[in-house]
Amino acid sequence: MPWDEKFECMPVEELRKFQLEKLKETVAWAYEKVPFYRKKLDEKGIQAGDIQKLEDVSKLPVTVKNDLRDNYPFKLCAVPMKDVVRVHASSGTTGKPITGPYTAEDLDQWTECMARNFHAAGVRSDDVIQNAYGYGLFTGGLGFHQGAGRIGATVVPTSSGMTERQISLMQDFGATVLCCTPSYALTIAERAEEMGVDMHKLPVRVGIFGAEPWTVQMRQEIEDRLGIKAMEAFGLTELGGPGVSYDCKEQNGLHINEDHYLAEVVDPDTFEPVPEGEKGELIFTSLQRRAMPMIRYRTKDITRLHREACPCGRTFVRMEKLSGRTDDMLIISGVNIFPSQIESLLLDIPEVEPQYVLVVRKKGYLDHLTVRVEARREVYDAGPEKEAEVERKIADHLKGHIGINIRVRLVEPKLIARSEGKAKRILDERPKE
Ligand code: DLL
Repeated sequence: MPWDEKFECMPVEELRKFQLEKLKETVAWAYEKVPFYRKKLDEKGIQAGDIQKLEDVSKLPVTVKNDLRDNYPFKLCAVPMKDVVRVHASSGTTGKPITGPYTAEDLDQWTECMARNFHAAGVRSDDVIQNAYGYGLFTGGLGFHQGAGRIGATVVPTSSGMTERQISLMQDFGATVLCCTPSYALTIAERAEEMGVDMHKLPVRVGIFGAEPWTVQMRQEIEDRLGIKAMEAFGLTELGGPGVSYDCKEQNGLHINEDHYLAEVVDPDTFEPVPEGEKGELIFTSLQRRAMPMIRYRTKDITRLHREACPCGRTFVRMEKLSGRTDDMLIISGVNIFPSQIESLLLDIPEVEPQYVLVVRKKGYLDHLTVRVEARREVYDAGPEKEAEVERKIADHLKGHIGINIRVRLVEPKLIARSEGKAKRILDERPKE
């Protein structure tokens, strides 16, 4: 039985009616409260009253990440700050983050969505959940924390990092559930092997992983190495964080919380809906969020939707595991990184030229990033010691702003191929699947 049978198993016709009503409310709310949306809706000559059926959502204007950047920090906020009880954030395409404000009601709904995620993964009130998603501005830590609290389980809020301590705490506190990014799950597995800890002997039996791409093969590897069932969570800051969709015991696609999010899959060039079941870009409209309603948000994530009934009984549509993105966003150690963001940080460093490439490689199942940047002539000529010093300086600067360790390699001036059109900033050396 799901956590919230009424919604999770609602007959499809009833669900569509509910969505239509909420869609109209959201559009009216956004129009009334957010000048950005009012302008866009007026430009398209459409208002809430023009929405007669769910498919009319395609008449609404789309919203993109840059709209959030241009309205930084709170110009898309539909409520006065006194009604905002929390703000989360994630990396944007430049130095400024994307903000996600919540009212108390938004937080409560988010918590419910996360409770559904936990429950679908088979987690119950007698579980001990080690939450190794980063706590802080990132939505992973507190999102999972709240959901775990709602189902009444014991939460161990370790946050990410300090891997050896994670493993000792799992042993000491007897965690039965592990929540973190899939890449971190593998780091834990690797470290445990080095420490001589047999994870198969610990009580941990299920993990809920997400926030970055991972393949079915990687899921299998995590399951084998940690001796657990690896379940999934999906979401994004712009829509309130994780809790947008989650998989059930069938592990055959992620159920979208359709009472909260209206999903479309479109052709990324034309924005026309793709035929049922075909791949395209995922677009979401929030249906109940108050602080930051989102109309047709382009996620840039690529997937397809399955509407056939799921044996688990949930009627919510399923999205297939993501198969890529339509933009150049990289996700390294669970952190979203845009080449433009690295570029603006490199430009702060006087010892290098603004000529760089981001080399992405795969080590095992993990993506690793190396920034190759050209040294200025006098730095290069000063020799290896100077080079190492500048590399450290850049790595510290990147860490200070992005939060993760990124390898930096200075190269000789003029070594990086000059662009003859669109600069190719990413050298993707990951094997193609
Ligand atoms: O990653 C929210 C989250 C936290 C999801 C914890 C799941 C677990 P952002 O940092 O805004 O939010 O990044 C959102 O991450 O557009 C996808 O490209 C990617 N992503 C999130 N979940 C998955 C997943 C959080 N399960 C961006 N599989 C999204 C693949 C994912 N990619």
